[in-house]
Amino acid sequence: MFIKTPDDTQIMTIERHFLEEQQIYPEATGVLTSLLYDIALAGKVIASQTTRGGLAEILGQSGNTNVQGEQVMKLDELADRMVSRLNDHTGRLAVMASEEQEGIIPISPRYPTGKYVLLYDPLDGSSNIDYNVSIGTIFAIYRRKSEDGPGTLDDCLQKGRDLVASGYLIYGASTMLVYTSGMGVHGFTLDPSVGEFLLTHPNIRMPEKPKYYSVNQGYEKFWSEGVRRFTHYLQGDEPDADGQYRKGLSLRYIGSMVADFHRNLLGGGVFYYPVDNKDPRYTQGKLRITYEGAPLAFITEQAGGSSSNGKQNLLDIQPTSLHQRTPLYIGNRDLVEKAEEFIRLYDR
Ligand code: P6P
Repeated sequence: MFIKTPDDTQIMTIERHFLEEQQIYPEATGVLTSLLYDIALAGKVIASQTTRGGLAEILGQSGNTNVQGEQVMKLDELADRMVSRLNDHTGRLAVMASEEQEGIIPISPRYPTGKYVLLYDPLDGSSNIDYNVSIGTIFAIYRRKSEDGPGTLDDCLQKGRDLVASGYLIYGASTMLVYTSGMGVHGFTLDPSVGEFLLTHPNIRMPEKPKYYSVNQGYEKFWSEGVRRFTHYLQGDEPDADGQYRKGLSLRYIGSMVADFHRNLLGGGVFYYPVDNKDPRYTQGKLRITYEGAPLAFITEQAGGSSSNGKQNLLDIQPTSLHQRTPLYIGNRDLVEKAEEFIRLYDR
């Protein structure tokens, strides 16, 4: 139900949207609604810092490195702290895990534990911070599997199929929050003048007709034959198994996955980060299944798209470690299936 403003404009705030979705589930207790709201709040605070980066002298390296061996930017640390501190005492979570922290983030015994598990990438694409490129926060929410007491690593290692909700914030020309709780994908834009996320993209559906492909083609020589041929198929100069060519797509690659993903979700296309033999760290791909691949795969599937690691749907992967990497193909369903076809044909 929209709120009418004095000049009769209809607006829907994110809080009201969460509450209306909650009413669809009679057994809902409101805990998930409150957790989603806490994430939106963390996003507002992070947005206030990312848009002031240059002014607040919080750009640049923090001097620390994270579990990935990557230089941690000050904004990374702030974002990580913001999400964990806003959620570590609310009694809604049994355990958390972050891209920035090696192990699970337990809930202090000073606070009650709850029934949900939160995994998040606090600031994906942060290597672009100094270049004023859009970056994002990705989150994944599961129900705990353990009965009670402190949450466990096992609670954090669930298949994407078991996601209760997932989404991302994108800090760009505007700040948006895009999420799904299994009832479609909805996008909200932050109105900084009132500090509210307002519903601007209800029921997002990925366009049937793709426009873009997004991959770092600079690494082409490190790819397998199947991935190279798939890429040339997307460019319109390689036939598929039936000898069919397609009209070439436009290459759009920002190097910030949330931004690349968001453009394809709204504009239509496929994003992929294949195995590349350039870097020994990435022989299983660069992106992580738990707090990057699976949450975005849930969004994609809810918006009519699909995802794969080249062989199976990302949502069916059972992670065995928190920071497990995966090859990732995500977006337009037909194109993801084509990627699997080329890999099946040429990468035995
Ligand atoms: P490359 C950013 O560092 C990130 O994790 C993703 O956001 C992005 O899609 C990818 O790495 C870019 O990697 O190797 O193309 O610079």
